[in-house]
Amino acid sequence: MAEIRAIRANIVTLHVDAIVNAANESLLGGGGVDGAIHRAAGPELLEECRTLHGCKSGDAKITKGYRLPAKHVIHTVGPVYRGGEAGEPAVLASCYRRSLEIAEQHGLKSIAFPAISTGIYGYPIEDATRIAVETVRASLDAAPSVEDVIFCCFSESDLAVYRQALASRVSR
Ligand code: AR6
Repeated sequence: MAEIRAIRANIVTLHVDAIVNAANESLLGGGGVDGAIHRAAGPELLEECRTLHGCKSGDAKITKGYRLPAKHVIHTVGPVYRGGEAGEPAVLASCYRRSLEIAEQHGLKSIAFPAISTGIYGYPIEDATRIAVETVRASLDAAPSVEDVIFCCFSESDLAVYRQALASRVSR
């Protein structure tokens, strides 16, 4: 049974098999956590990303971690929030599901997720957190290599939302 926990940290400092990047469809870098990951990984990450030819929202692609303590980066593209009626929940859920599928395909044991879409892309943190927790719980049976899932929060208030969601076993 995999462990799922929430911590407050800068995701670029984590020693895990993969950190997940909240990227955009170009995969060529940006602001927020994407910018922090590219700065910490060094220019080789951008070189490898150029060979991937982008990524559709809801999908994910893997690269090496280069100068990061994490061995790999799984780049996923969350939805831009447009009020919640434009298919955003399904796209966000797909980000978590596809990231775990890729982790499983590579035999990875530990993975850390940022709060995908909740920064520049504007997804409300409570709704996004519920989707993140429910989707990870529902996807882990199909990813037996994954033993440790970390929700890596940047702020204390996001951490409180994640801790509450993880304490609740109710799925809606
Ligand atoms: N470690 C952990 N979490 C972080 C870090 C960090 N170093 N930096 C920011 N966060 P965002 P999005 C949190 O905006 O909403 C980029 O330009 C942040 O507080 O990084 O999916 C991409 O290229 C928030 O909780 O990603 C896209 O264009 C969460 O990470 C666009 O932003 C996600 O915020 C994607 O927007």
